[in-house]
Amino acid sequence: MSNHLFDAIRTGIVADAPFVETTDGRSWTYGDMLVTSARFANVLMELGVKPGDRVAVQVEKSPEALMLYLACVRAGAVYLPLNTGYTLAELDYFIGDAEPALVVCAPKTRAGLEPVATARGARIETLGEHGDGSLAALAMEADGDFADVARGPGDLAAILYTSGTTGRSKGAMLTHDNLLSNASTLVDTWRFTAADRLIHALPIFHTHGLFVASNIILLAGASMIFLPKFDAEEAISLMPGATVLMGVPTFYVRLLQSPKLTREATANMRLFVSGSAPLLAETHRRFQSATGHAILERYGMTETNMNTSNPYDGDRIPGTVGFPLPGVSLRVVDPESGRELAGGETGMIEVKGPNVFKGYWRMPEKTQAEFRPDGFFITGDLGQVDARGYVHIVGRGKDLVISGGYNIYPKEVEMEIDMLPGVVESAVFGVPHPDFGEGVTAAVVLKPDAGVDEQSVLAALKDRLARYKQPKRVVFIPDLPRNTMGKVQKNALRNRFADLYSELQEG
Ligand code: MLC
Ligand code: AMP
Repeated sequence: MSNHLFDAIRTGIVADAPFVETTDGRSWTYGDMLVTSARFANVLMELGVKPGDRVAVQVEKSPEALMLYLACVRAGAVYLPLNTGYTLAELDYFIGDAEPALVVCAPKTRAGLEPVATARGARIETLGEHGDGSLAALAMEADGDFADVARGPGDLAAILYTSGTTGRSKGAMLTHDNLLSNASTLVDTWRFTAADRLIHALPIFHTHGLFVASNIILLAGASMIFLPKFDAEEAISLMPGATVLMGVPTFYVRLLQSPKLTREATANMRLFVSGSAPLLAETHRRFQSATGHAILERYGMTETNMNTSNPYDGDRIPGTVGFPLPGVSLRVVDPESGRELAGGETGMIEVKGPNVFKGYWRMPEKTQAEFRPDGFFITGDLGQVDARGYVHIVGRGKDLVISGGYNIYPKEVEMEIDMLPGVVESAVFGVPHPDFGEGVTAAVVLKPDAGVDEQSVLAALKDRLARYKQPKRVVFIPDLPRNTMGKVQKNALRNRFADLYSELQEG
């Protein structure tokens, strides 16, 4: 048996073709990628990582971190990337749940994380953003040849945690074929070739930056400029030497603030992709008028990889996410009965295909609850399909806020706020934010004379929740609005506080 994903990456590889470069002048060819990922794979084996073992990784973005992902694929391990913003309290849960054999963290976070890892029986090593750290040192000594471990299409390649409505994150199990089939489809759909050069400014601990961006580049034999984070001016300055940008809507909002975003600056670019959150039709139109490029919006999820895309050729319609990708079946159903709805009717979006994950790690019941008996996955997104077949996402059937492309589950934040002395209860919701799309907002009901204010609530959350999950504003109200069933009416709160961030300048 072969290694399903890595064999496809190897196919047609040109050893001296450029693969990845950084703005501080470091670069790797495809030949370097093979050698470096082999070195890391050998180190994983030396450290006792066996096929199927999880390798949990919370490190700053670097080409070496990408090599570690590839090493896991080659060694048959299950790559488990973690947002660099997660606090120790959050990490303790992920490590306890996933039981990794190895935890790889940044050198500066080792001291804090070591007790958490060792208490859970995991070994810990470090990887810094400039190729430093104990794991990198071991890799430098290791052999540059590696016999890839056999992995079939259904074997796990990665687990990505995605928060659940219960407030606790669930590990989405992604197989070799989930990743390979989706990336191959996108290479074809978006016409990637070895001549492409991607501006890679997304984090590599989520589906968008890790699988959509990096796997496409690898399969196409193309190259990328790896930026530690997104900066609009830097991205524009790189466009004359690049062909593609992939981003969340906040990237495009920020690019539009620059007077340097012009037709001339973007003349060498052939494709701008947006996803992970809704792109305002207005942003799409303004971008097209500034540059002449119609942003290509697509729709995906951690559990499903990419589901739909606007066409490469043909109309990229603002406010829509395009057509189901080849091989992906999509239907809109009545959320209660599961009955399929006619075109134009709004309901729950469900999808099925080789892109859809294998289930939630060690949660068979939760997995079963999210699938229909005929194998369709219930996305939690509400949408409709128009007469031309374009999918429109019109809302969410799940209580979720998406801020700058990151998901925040209100329940998780509410549980933290409700534990604070002086708090009776709270409701967390998203309202329009000019930069992040939605701003996480908390409405809190206090006991009399609680002695709690906005700052004290925010201070209490600091070490409990990643920064992006923390409310941008906390407001105090006498009671939460409830319907006759006693359910908190978040729509009423969203309407009441709709203008909370409107005075902010974009960015
Ligand atoms: C940073 N902050 C955020 C935030 N990002 N707050 C809310 N939401 C976010 N997304 C905080 C910072 O900690 C900081 O707090 C303050 O907001 C301002 O930070 P900044 O410097 O302006 O932010 P920046 O570092 O520039 O990051 C913004 C961003 C980044 C949009 C570039 O969030 C980003 O790269 N997002 C991409 C997320 C992503 O890849 N999603 C894909 C998920 S996969 P303070 O207090 O320190 O000032 C998926 C599936 C699919 O969804 O379909 O793709
Ligand atoms: P995540 O769980 O982080 O992978 O986020 C997936 C969710 O992001 C989806 O269920 C959608 O709600 C949302 N999403 C992704 N792409 C889009 C898009 N283009 N438009 C609207 N929502 C999107």
